[in-house]
Amino acid sequence: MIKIANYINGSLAAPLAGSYIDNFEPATGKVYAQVPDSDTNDVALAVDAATHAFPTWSGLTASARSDVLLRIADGIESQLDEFARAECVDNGKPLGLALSVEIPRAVKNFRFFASAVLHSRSELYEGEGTGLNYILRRPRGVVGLISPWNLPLYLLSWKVAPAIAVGNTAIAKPSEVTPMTAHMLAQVCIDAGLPPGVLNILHGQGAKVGQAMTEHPGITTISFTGGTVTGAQVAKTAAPLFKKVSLELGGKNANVIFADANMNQAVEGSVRAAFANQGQICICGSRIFVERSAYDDFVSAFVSKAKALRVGDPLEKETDQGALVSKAQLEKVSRYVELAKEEGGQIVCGGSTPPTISERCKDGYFFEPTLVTGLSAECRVNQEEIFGPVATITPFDAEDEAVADINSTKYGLSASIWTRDLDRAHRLAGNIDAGTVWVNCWLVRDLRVPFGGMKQSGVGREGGDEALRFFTEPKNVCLQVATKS
Ligand code: TXE
Repeated sequence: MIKIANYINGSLAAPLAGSYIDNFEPATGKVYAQVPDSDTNDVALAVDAATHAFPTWSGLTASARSDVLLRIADGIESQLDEFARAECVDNGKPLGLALSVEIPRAVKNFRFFASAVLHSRSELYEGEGTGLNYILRRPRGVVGLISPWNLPLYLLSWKVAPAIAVGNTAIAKPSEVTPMTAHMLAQVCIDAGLPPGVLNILHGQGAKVGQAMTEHPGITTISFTGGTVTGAQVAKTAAPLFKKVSLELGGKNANVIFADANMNQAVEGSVRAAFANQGQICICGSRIFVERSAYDDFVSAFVSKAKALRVGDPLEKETDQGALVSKAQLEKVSRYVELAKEEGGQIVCGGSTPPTISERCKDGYFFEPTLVTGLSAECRVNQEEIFGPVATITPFDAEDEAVADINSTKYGLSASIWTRDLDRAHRLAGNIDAGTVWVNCWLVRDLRVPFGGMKQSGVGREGGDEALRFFTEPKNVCLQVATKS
């Protein structure tokens, strides 16, 4: 039984109270590790370590900090197979996905911000009689980074890298559901020579450790990715403490296909957008809208591709769809499929747990890729985030009818548009409530662009300069200089 440790002040440490919670392997439904059930005392220890480390770390040159981030990236990359396997076992995602996308992206996150911090720039204004105005951007101090279970190392590194690159020290709280790769990252940081206290990783229940971090007066900033309900709780706690908060929350993302689209590309992209990572990605395209004239052909092509997806043991390389992350998530997804039937939908593929995959996986949390037709735009299944391998599909006639349906939810995270008419794509992208709109593609990511949502999909943006600015405090210095000798 693997016993996971906290990472505080440069060392691996047991939780002070000595209590642990079970960590389940989604593919088998069995406990396979123990996670520290940390509490406020562990948070206090971590804040103390981060506070003491801040002056020296923030006093280093950007290139000195950059070198450490590059060593961390190299450390993860040198253990790519081990990290990918750990992520697959911990989350239930296919090993191939962890190997080809997620762990390489975590490496890229560290390398990107190791470079970005060397090229960050600020502004200078030389006015008429208004002196010389320049803007300093200094690190904010000790920051709290709270990450979810769907893309564990990918999203944890997306926060850690910019936060420490600009000179902050950090306390990270990965999800208690998927702690393993964060635990492995700690050892990489030790081996990379990250100074003690710069990064501290605390494991445990969100309502205990995450809440204590958000409340702690020594933590100036909170970067959160997770559900909208929890995001609201974080915001409520942080607001009276005047903490800077960024929230990356849920989504109910639209995927719009016009009859003039490259259909093979649109079907391929739509199946991927609906079911990648078992549909457990905040930007998954779970509401599909197809122009009526192309609807029947699209549905049959989509269904045959969805049925061809191999639901299996995530450790096997031919598996396309692994297990959902937890029993609770499987039950949530199953409930939404039952609700879809009650709301008048037809299940045209999937809709239940698959036949037993293997002896090893007989108690795992598996669900078939599912497509529902015949639902109204305003029904609960089309309004609420399911966060599983369930998509709905609806025909539309007029573009403005589609936009009204697309914008009818409380979310505004991302969307995809498939059409050869780029005027129409540009017009539609401007009218859709979303922080990111992909045209003739999905999940194509340039790390320099702002990433995040509007409405109840979040507050603020991550990525590129947005991340560097979130984790720093701007200060305008106005210098009255003699204009004449
Ligand atoms: O997320 P939570 P969960 C959605 C998805 C999912 C739902 C809940 O619909 O079903 O959110 O998932 C920590 N103060 N997304 O329960 O609870 C928690 O320990 C501070 C979308 O996993 O939001 C974990 O580390 N922190 C999302 C992190 O918050 C708290 C990805 C996220 O947990 C806390 C994941 C508190 N009071 C789920 N309570 C996305 N946008 O990608 C919990 N946490």
